[in-house]
Amino acid sequence: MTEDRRPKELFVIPSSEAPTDASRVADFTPDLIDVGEHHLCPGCGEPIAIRAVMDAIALLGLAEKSVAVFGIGCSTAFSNNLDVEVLQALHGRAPSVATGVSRVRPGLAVFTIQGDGDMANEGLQEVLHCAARGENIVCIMLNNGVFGETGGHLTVTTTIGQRTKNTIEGRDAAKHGHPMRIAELLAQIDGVGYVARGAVNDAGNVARTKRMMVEAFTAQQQGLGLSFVEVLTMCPTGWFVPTDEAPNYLAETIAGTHAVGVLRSALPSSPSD
Ligand SMILES: Cc1ncc(C[n+]2csc(CCOP(=O)(O)OP(=O)(O)O)c2C)c(N)n1
Ligand code: SF4
Ligand SMILES: [Mg+2]
Repeated sequence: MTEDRRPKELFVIPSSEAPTDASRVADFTPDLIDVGEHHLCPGCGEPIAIRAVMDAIALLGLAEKSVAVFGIGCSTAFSNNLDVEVLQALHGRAPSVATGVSRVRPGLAVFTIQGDGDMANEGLQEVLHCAARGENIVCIMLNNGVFGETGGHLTVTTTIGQRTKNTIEGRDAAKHGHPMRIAELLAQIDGVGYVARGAVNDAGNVARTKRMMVEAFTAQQQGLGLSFVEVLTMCPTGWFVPTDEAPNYLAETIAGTHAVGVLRSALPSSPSD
């Protein structure tokens, strides 16, 4: 090997200025997410979606008056890493718990985070009735089309052809029924102020999802009724696909049925669409 003859001081960083692993992590960590361990799988889309929520809350200056109500699923474990008030609801019941908090303290920015299994299989009526009542809360559904935490079996949103633990060859409508489009269902209910579907499978969709979160919380702050944002998230473990193929799998197998975009908005303009 040829000897490097450049003066040594050019490539020696004084130890006081050298970035450590901890400082690199801190540089890229949003204000409202605590650096710490969590047990979600590599390649999971849920922390990315939750980061979009936290970034919107920070941007709108709502941190001090935000209350999150989590359902039960993989994302619940990540609630320990958030620097906002957190409550935990039973399966499917987060919108009702959020209703209680928001009615007692109407000035707060109350929001729910639930998976598709929790919100749409186990508690669909809760969010539908909240929407019809025009509850002034933000409901967020992380949609990976599987009950991720309990092993990856199909949910009501699983798309045709999607692999799950009990549709390993892909969902077949004749055997397993048809998927439900939850954002479309909510968009037709009077009482909602904002409905959108985002995704976190590429940088463009992450940026768009972040704008949707800002719009959803803006509508909530303006008292326009229920805001609903569905986010398509990768679950390589539950889909039985290699981690690095999960973003493309989402685009090819899931987003065709659950199209990304703003479905309804009472805001004067929705630039994210
Ligand atoms: C009453 C009850 N039923 C079922 C379960 C098991 N359980 C825990 S998490 C979960 C699924 C969550 O799926 P989803 O909401 O899609 O979230 P994900 O894990 O995919 O993020 C289930 C069925 C439970 N704990 N209690
Ligand atoms: S099972 Fe799926 S949803 Fe759960 S942490 Fe792993 S990748 Fe994420
Ligand atoms: Mg799920």
